[in-house]
Amino acid sequence: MVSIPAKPYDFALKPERAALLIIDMQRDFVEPGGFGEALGNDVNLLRGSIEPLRALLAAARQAGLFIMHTREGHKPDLSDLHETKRVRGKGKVTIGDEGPMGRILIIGEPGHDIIPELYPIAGEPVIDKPGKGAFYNTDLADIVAWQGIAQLIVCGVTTEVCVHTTVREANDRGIECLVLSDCTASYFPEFHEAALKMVAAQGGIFGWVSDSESVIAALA
Ligand code: TIU
Repeated sequence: MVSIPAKPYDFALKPERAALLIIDMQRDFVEPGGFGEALGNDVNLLRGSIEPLRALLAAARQAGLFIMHTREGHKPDLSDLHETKRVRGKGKVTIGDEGPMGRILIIGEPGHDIIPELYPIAGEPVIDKPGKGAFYNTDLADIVAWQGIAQLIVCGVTTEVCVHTTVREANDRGIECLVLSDCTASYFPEFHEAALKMVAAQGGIFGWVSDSESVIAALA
């Protein structure tokens, strides 16, 4: 057991029962011309999370931590995309349309893939998910059970959307979540701050909040 400084109180990390979960660090969210920009967002607001996450990922690999990545996206035939998500936002381009990085948010297209800085290596499962949460319609729950995972260090984008949805459900499933403030990001800095506060409020209602430096020190 390793104690990590966190809010609302120290997180008791059990490295052999823990995994790093990196949510949706895809070109579609952090590079121009993808899904994030199609929704009217400035993708530069997410890019500050890349460098801390790169350092954390290297430390987690060095420490032998189990690592998983997720990608939000849909099948090329759109059979897993419900109409309510397809038309949401009423933007000029939407999921499945052609963009500069291929069809937006479609599995197999360049924009859908994970950014080169954080690219998965062999032994790190990549979980494709059609929704915001990483449990809905995926095999994450099975992987967590098979690996005996009881704790998740959660990073990625965006804090108040896919990170929050995943952390809330993980908490309901009895998994302790440590969310890292500098390895998550939002298109709305005020939502990022509020989302982190929500996790740690009320005695840690959904989990704990810490940062990459504290976790890297604990893994060393
Ligand atoms: N739009 C937004 O903030 N997020 C998403 O649509 N997906 C994720 O958070 N990955």
